Amino acid sequence: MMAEAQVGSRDQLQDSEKNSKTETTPQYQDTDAKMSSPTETERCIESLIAVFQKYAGRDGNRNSLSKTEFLTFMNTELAAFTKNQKDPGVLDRMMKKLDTNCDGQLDFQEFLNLVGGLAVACHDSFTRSQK
Ligand SMILES: [Ca+2]
Repeated sequence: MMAEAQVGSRDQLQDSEKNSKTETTPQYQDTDAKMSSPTETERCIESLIAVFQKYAGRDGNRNSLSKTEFLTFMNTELAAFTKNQKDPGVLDRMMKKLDTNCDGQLDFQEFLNLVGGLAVACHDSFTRSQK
């Protein structure tokens, strides 16, 4: 949630520059110059937020993925992973496991657990293949 707030406030920061203290204006300009070209990490965070919002916004609550939205996300964005699963119940079980507060929806934190888990799995297989 913090990352979302920081990333989202980038444009607001520039808009509210006139309101900031005059003696710190040069520092604000430096900061803005850096912020106008986000780092790769910042771009990754923005991408995660954008992709979450894209699928979460399809029906109902815009801040969470329903089961249908989750399946659409998995079959679209992670089709290579999904197609490789021989067990047809794997996505159902993933949804249940990720939905830690059991409300039938994946909020952004729960979505990040999915992305984080997949990233760890990819990293593990990558480091194994380097040995
Ligand atoms: Ca949930």
